[in-house]
Amino acid sequence: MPRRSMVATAAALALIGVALPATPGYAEGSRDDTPALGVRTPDRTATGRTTTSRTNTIIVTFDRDQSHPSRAGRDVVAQAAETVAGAEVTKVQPITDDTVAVTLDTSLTADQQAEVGTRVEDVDGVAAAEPSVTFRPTSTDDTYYDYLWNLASGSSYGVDAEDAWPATTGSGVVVGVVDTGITAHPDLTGSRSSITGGNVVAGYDFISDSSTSGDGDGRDADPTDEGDYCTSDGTDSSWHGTHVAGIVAAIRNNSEGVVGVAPGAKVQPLRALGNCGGETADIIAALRWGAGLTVSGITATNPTPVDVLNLSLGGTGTCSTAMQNAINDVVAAGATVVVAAGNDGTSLSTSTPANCQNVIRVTATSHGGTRASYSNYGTSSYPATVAAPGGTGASQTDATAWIVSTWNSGTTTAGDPSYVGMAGTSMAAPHVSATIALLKSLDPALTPAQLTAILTDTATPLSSTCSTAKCGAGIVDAAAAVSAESAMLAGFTAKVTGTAKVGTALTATITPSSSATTTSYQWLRDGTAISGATSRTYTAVAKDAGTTLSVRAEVSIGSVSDTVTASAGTVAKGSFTRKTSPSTSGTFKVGRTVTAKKGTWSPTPTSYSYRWLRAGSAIKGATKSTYTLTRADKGRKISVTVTVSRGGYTTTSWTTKAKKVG
Ligand SMILES: [Ca+2]
Ligand SMILES: [Ca+2]
Ligand SMILES: [Ca+2]
Repeated sequence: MPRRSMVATAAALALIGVALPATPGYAEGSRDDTPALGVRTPDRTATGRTTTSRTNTIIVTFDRDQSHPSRAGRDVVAQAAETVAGAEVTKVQPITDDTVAVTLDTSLTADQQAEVGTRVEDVDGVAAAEPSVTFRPTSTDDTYYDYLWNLASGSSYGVDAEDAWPATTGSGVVVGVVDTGITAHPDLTGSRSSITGGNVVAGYDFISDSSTSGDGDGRDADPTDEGDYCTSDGTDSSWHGTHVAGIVAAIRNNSEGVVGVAPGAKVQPLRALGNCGGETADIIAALRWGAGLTVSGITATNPTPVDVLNLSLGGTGTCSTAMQNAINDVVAAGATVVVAAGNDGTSLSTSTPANCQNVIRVTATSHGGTRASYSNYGTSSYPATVAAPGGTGASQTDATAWIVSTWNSGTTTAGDPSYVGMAGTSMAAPHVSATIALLKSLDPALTPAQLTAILTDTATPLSSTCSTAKCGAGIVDAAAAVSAESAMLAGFTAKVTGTAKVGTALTATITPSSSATTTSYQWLRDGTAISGATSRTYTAVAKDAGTTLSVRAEVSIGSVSDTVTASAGTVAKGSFTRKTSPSTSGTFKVGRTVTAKKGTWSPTPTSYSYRWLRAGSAIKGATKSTYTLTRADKGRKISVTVTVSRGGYTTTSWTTKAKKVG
C-alpha cells in the first residue's frame, strides 16, 4: 500500500463551514467571532422555565365553568388591558370551560403583565390571570442547541437523540475515535487547557512517523491533535477529531456550545492521523489498543477499552488482509466498528476501510432526509448498513447544511476552542457510534451483530427512494433503537392471530419484533408439545378439534432472554368447502336406475352417505348411491341428499335438484 493511502476523510472530504464564536454574544467583528452561518441567535430558555420576555397572551382561569367562556374571558381582560396598556383583545381561545387564553394586539411588559393580572384577578369569579409562558421543545441549555437539527426528530431527519435521553445518555460506555487526536475544549473536556476530563478519557497517540506527528517523536501517550495541516497540498488543519468527538459526546446542559448524541458517554481519542493523513499500521494499532488488545511496542494497556470504534476516515484501495484481521480481532473482543462510507460520491467498494467486512458502513444524509450528493454508497457486494446526518455543505448561510460541533480556531497548530459546521460521512458515522453507545449503556452484553440488527430494524426510511444496499436500512433513529431495546429489556409478549379452527392457519407474533431476537416456537395441544409444530405458523388438524392450542416462544437479545406464551383458545371443527355440488344422473323413468354424483369437497371427505327422497320425503331403504325407480315414483319428483363427513370437520349435507319421473 502506498504511503498516505489512508487519508483522513477530514482532509480529503469533510467540508468545513464557517466558524461559530466559542462564546457568543460578546466578541464582535473578527472573522472567527462572527456567527456567519446566519442563523438566529439561539434562545437559551430551557424547558419549562418562565421567560421574562414580553407576552401578549393572558391565561384566565375562572372559579367555575362558564356558559360562554370566550365572552367571559374577553369581558374580564378587555378593560384592564385597555386601561393598563391601551391594548385591545384580538383573539380569545377557550382551553376548557373554566380556562381561556386571551390574546392582545400588543405585547405587555413584565410590569404591565403584573398590573393586568392583578386587575383581572380582582374581578369576581376569576381565580387567576397569568401571562402565557413560552416553552421550547428542548431539554438542554447548550448555546447552539437550535443549530442541532441532526439530534432532533420529525421533518428534519435527525437521529432523534433528544427522545432517547430520558432512557439513557450513554453512561458507562467509551467510544474510541480513531482520528486526528483531540484538542482541549470546554464542551468536551470541560477545560480550555486539558485534553482529558469532562467527557474525554485518556487515549493514545499511535502516529509512528515523527515527520507527520507534529509532536517531534513517534508513538506516545499524549493524543493531543497537533494539527493535520498538509504543506504539500496547502490544506489547513481540520481539527477533525475534535469535531467528531463533539458529535459523539459534547457536554450537555453546560450553557456552552453543542451537545453530543450520547452526552453521558466518554470519548477516547486514538490519534492516528497527522500531517496530510495517516498510515495503515497506525490505524491498526489504534483499533487494537482501543479495544484492549495488545500492540507490539506499546507496553501501556488501555485502562478503558472501548465499546465502539469510530473510523471517520478512508483511503482508496481494497481492504487489506492486515486491516481485515484487525477488524475481526476487535469485533471478536466485543467492539463494534463504525466506518464512514467516504465522500467521493461513488461506490464505497473502493474506499477502505469502508469496504472491509464486519463493519457498520455509514452513508450521509441531508436535513431533508436524502442521500448527500457527496456520500459514497453501497452496492450489492458492498451494501451500506445505515445512514446518518452528514449535511450537504451546500450553503454558507444555512446551518441545516452542516453538522455543528466542537472545533479549534487554529489554522495549522491549535488556537482557541471554537465551533464549526462541517459536512461529510465523517460527521454521519459518529451519530451511529454514539447511538451504539446509548444501546450499550442499556445492555452491555449486546454484540456487534445484535447492535447492527437493532439499528437497521429501527432506522427511519430516507425521504427519497434509495435501496437498502445503496444507502443502508435508513437513517439511524436513536430514540427508536433505545425504545426497542428498552422494550426488550422490559419483556416480550406473544399473541396468536387467526381463527382457532381445524384446517385454518394460526400465526404467532412476538412484540417487540426485531431481527435481533432469536426466536423459536413450539405449539402445544392442551399444554403438551405437538411434535414437529415448531414454525411461526401452525394449521390445526383433526385431533386439535375441541382442545386448547397455545404457542410458546423463546426470545433473546443480548443478555436478555424470555419465554412467552399465548393461547389460541379452543379449536372449533373445520368446515367443508363445496367445490361442485352433488347431482344425479341417469334416465328418470320407472324401472331405470339413477345414480347420485357426490360432488367435490375440500378437504376430501372420508365418508359419504345417501338418502333418496320422493317429493322431499325419505324413501324407505333407499340409502345407496344408486336407486332404481319404482311405480310409486311415477309422476313424482326424486332427489338425493348427500352427506359428507371427516374427522375434525362438521358433517355437511347437500340435496340435489329434484327430477320428475316419467
Ligand atoms: Ca509523538
Ligand atoms: Ca503525541
Ligand atoms: Ca454543551
